[in-house]
Amino acid sequence: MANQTVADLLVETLAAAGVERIYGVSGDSLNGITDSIRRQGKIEWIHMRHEEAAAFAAGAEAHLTGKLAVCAGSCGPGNLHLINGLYDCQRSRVPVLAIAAQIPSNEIGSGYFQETSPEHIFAQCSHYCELISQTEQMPRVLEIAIQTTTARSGVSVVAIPGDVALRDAVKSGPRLHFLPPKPTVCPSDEEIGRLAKLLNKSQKITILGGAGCAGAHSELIALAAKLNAPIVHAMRGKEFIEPDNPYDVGMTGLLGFSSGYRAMMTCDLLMMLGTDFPYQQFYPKDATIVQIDIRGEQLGRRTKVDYGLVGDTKTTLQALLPKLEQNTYDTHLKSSLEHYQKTKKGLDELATDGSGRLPIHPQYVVRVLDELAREDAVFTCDVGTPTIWAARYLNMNGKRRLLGSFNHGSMANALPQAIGAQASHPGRQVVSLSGDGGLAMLLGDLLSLRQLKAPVKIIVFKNESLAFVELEMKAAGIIDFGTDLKDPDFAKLADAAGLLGLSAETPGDVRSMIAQALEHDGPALVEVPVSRQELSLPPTITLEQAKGFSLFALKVVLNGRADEIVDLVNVNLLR
Ligand SMILES: Cc1cc2nc3c(=O)[nH]c(=O)nc-3n(C[C@H](O)[C@H](O)[C@H](O)COP(=O)(O)OP(=O)(O)OC[C@H]3O[C@@H](n4cnc5c(N)ncnc54)[C@H](O)[C@@H]3O)c2cc1C
Ligand SMILES: Cc1ncc(C[n+]2csc(CCOP(=O)(O)OP(=O)(O)O)c2C)c(N)n1
Ligand SMILES: [Mg+2]
Repeated sequence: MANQTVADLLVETLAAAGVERIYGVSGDSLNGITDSIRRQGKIEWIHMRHEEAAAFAAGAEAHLTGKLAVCAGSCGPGNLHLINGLYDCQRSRVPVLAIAAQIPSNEIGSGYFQETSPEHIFAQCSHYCELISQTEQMPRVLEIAIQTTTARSGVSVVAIPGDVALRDAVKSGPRLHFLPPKPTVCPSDEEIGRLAKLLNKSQKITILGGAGCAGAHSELIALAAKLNAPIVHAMRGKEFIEPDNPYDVGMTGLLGFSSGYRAMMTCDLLMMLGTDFPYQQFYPKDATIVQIDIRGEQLGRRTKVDYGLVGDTKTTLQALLPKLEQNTYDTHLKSSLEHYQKTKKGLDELATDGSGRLPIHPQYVVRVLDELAREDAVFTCDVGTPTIWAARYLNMNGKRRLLGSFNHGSMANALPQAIGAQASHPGRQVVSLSGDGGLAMLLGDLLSLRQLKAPVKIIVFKNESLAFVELEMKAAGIIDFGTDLKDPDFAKLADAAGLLGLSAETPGDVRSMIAQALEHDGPALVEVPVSRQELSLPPTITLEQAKGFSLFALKVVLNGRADEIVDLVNVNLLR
């Protein structure tokens, strides 16, 4: 029997760590590893068309499962392509390991064909990034990478020259045999006591929750009940906080609900739970602020904080709840909830079919999708206006999931994330809310859907522009420039790529076509021409932003583009 190679040991160690698939693009320096994958037959090779998409796909798998996911790229350009997706994984804190193949070891440092230095390139988007140059380093370096990835929930990169991977292994089998540790992290009794005292004497309390509230839903609701506190969420907390929540007053931020903004700004005490909501201007200036986060380094990062505690949300609330008295002041909660109902009604009124008239409102498209999608659908949304519509019109119910590039903010995330979601959850309905710019940016992986037999459904918001950027330009008083898109017929393109391709022409087509796509037994794409100037105004418009809008108006008139102003007015005021 042939000796075990370093590549064999690498693949065996990954399989022992529970890895079921690796997303990547093959290449000579990776050949040893892909050949071991083929021979061992334990790990599936997910053949992507672009390594960036592979990293996004692995990130989506890790987000949904909470477990290690893996991507790989060949030497030089192959693994360089991973980088933007890996940044996204690192910033979303999902456990992803990247295998970066390297040029032959005897050529390193000579400026050889395809030579790059992955240890340097990936240092900034990973917690651990090492080159395996000696056979003796395996499996220890790989296991340290896996441990670091899962313990710190982020990216690790292992670079390995193709020739080293093909050498005989000197060790055998994985060394680590324990289950992933699951410690409970709780502030000290003294800290919990002090926090309870503070909360017991406060009245107008608002909770801002984020992704760190995952798994703590019942404790969160019990807390809000005790404190009579409205719950605002940050975007990544939507999946976990919105479902079945009588205290929900929506999201805050530029894309948020004005009710979320108001509940934050009018409280006397803000309790931040597992959130890194980034926008400083949306935090109250005068309220007392408590922040609880599992990572101490997060405390006070986004706003001034008066009480900072390190703890896991669930464990901390379990310790805190028995010490809380019932807050009897309920005016703040009631008025926040009322305001939320009003805000929601206002937004719902924008999500109509416009009595069948064109242009189609993107809000309507997402409202229909929300109605038709399965109870446990997985949605991904592109950075751009699809993020706005997803935040406002997709309802989370505890089974549905929502993924985006929320922390890194990269375009073109939705399709590759949908591929990772579908590959790791074959029975689930997976829907990508794609921008026409975003889809085009990583269009190559549209071709992966047929090859991978991945029945992903894509809704393309065809506004013929980089609409989100136009909005930013308007708000800043800059004339939109460099934002036009001359789109292809995406439905025909999808058809040519082996998908069901549908093209909505009127609002009347939207429901039937989305339904047809969702029911289709295979990948499908529905392109919907949506209005380009569908303003998604911030919940409170500052003087500066208001100035921006009027400045825009003035400039476009001066530039002879009055037609666009009419468009803006029609869409937003006259319906
Ligand atoms: C175009 C665009 C526009 C956007 N506009 C908005 C907007 O208007 N409003 C908005 O909210 N977001 C918006 N976002 C998203 C925004 O950038 C952030 O990604 C988001 O606000 C962060 O959400 P979060 O705090 O829930 O998650 P994260 O940033 O992931 O923070 C989670 C925090 O929880 C902590 N944590 C994790 N686990 C635990 C645990 N078990 N116990 C305790 N703590 C834990 C982590 O350490 C971290 O500090 C936008 C994004 C894009 C791309
Ligand atoms: C990789 C990358 N490039 C550029 C940007 C800046 N940007 C943010 S949103 C956006 C427009 C997205 O256009 P599209 O996908 O068509 O969505 P729309 O806003 O038009 O609905 C751009 C260019 C970015 N976030 N990421
Ligand atoms: Mg667009």
